[in-house]
Amino acid sequence: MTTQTSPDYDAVIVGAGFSGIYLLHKLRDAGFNVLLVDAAADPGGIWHWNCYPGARVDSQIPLYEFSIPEVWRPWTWSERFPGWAELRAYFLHVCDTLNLWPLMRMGSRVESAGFEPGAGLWHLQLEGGQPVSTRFLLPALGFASKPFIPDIPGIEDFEGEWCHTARWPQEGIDLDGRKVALIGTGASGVQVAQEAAKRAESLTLFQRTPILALPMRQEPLTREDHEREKDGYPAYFEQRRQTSAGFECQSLEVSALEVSEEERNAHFEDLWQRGGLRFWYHNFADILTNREANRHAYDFWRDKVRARIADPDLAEKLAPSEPPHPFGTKRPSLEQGYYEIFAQDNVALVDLKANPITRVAPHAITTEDGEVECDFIVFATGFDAGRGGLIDMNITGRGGQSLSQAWQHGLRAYLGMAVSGFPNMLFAYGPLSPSGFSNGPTSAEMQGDWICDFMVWLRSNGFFLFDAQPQAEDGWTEMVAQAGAMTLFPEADSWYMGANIPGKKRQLINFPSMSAYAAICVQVARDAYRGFTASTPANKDCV
Ligand code: NA7
Repeated sequence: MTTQTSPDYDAVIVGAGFSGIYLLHKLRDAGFNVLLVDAAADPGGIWHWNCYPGARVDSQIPLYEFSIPEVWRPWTWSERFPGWAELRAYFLHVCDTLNLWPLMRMGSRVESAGFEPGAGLWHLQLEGGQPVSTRFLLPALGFASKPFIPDIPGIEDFEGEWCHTARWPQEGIDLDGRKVALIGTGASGVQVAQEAAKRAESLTLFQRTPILALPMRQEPLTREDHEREKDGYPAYFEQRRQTSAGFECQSLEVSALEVSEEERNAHFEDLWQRGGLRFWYHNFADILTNREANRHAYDFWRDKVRARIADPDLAEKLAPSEPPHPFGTKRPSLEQGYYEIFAQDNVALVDLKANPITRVAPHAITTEDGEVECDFIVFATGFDAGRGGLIDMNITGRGGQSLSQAWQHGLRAYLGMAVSGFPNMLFAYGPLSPSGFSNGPTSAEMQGDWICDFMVWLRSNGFFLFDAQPQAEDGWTEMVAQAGAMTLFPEADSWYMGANIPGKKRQLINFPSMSAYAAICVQVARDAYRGFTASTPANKDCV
């Protein structure tokens, strides 16, 4: 690695989703020489990669957009929960409006990033391109950039097509008349299933754990709807910053056990009718911390769902009498008629707990009970959340240590943004931050503002080198574990717990409150960025 006198950029951001785009806008306006790179051809982050039929966001408008007035004022959505194509168009609008294109290099995958200690610089190797050097490296990859595909014997012999939902071909796949096998029933599996059921000759869902899905209650939006609502946007955006998960409201202060059964059920019913994720984030105070309170929520959910399924065997598989895990400790998905598709002749459900997959054959998936014929296999099997994309960037810090070595015994990060031994690097929406528990745009803006303020502070103090102190990283990592232990999340084998990836350490990978997190970050800044060391590099010529 060569020493150079000054870097090409003050900061390189990796990722053109909400976090990366917001950082680019903020840092450019703060006078930094900044570049954004992304492997995808277009901005949008997960909305570039997740273009399977039915892919749509599960946070309603205007929760799921930037609070930047010049961006929201002229923009009109067509639905309360927009789909991937409209979200992609929104990102084009954002980049046009904020004039970000000159600072963006799309179609550029980072193959590796290495830190040069003497100069305090990062050197990036972009796929098929020239090396790029930067003072600060800001990965903003989102929590779901590395798809997980289970190792199923025989897949190499399969003679049909197969893909992961997050690697759906950009040109699309015609599902008409196909024999579709869909493995996984998380948020992505539910959305694919609802579309495939309309078009496929046959659709077989392979379910390991039933999803506890909530009614979306989609609604069309017109320009008039927007004009009526937009007066309230500034207050709405301010409000979402104050809540525990970056939504427009948060859990009640009252316990589910302190109210009468009638009051409890009335609140459940109200949330149910209003739809979206509210049954998850606007429920009683102790739904996610107390088993008894949680059981009330589960029982309400189960009875609502079972009322929609005529076949008792099917009802027991999709909405079991006993909860498969505490309600809400796996991310609930939003559904639009999901439970009704199973009444169709072309749709079948395989319960993998009773009837596991043994292998893939050339034209079928083989289970212990027999063969399910298929010509298209969809893996809706989730992600190596939090760490997968970062590890794939081949990041090496001080002493040539790789991020995967640093995390071999589990994820560690100070404030969910910095890893000791990887100086001048901060990630947005990273592990041990509230990312997976919070509304994306709220989190992107909160962390983006904080990162920008930190970089301005470094610049104004003449510091060109920072690192997280090991004890601060230890303290943060332990605090996330302790915060998690006060909840029911450890009771589920979820991606929140790292439990979906073979060999991954079981630990809560996200800090469970965005508002508490934001308050801590503000205090860290007030304390002159406590927990970080800040200095000039040994090789001052490079400053
Ligand atoms: P998720 O939510 O991680 O769902 C993955 C699904 O795949 C889930 O039903 C898993 O079952 C299933 N899965 C994973 N591995 C296997 C194997 N080996 N065999 C069978 N089934 C398997 O991913 P999504 O893409 O749906 O959603 C990700 C996030 O995006 C979501 O949380 C929202 O925030 C948006 P399991 O439950 O582990 O038994």
